[in-house]
Amino acid sequence: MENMELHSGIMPVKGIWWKPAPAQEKRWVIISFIWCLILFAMMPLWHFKGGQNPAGIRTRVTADEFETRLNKFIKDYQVGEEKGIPVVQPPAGSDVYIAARMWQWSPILKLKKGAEYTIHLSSLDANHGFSLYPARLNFQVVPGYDYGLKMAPDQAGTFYIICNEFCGINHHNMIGEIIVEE
Ligand SMILES: [Cu+2]
Repeated sequence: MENMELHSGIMPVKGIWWKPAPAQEKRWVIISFIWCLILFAMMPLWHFKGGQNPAGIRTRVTADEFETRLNKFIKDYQVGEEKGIPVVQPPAGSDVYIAARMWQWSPILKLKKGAEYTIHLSSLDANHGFSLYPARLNFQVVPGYDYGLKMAPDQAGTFYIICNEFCGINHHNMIGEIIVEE
């Protein structure tokens, strides 16, 4: 039993952790620490200088206010209805409203190719994701904000808005539509 080494909390394993760290190791610890501070400072700096915030106009809005604008927009320019969702044809250059809510995008838009529109997006309940297929345009739609995006469709056809932010049991059926006519 004499040669047997026991390792337990009472008899710590042998090592060199109690010896001072060599100069090179200290240097790397200092470099890593400075780098951590630089990255830490980048977080707030990037917010102001990085230009990563959503493009376009962004204002605060309550769900009720946005719904009022949306309903007025639908009332002014409605041309039909598809599966209970209004189809709306706004004039070129106008402000266009699309609301995300569980689990639909409303209204269905009819736009003219080449005309410019300001598309206002907002959510009336939870977070949703605006994904335009097949154009591969993605935008986060957060409740409480009115996001105004200037868009000029350069391609005719039917585009689908897919929700790419999981928003509940019927998330996979949350599909909207934008029809672009020549
Ligand atoms: Cu959704």
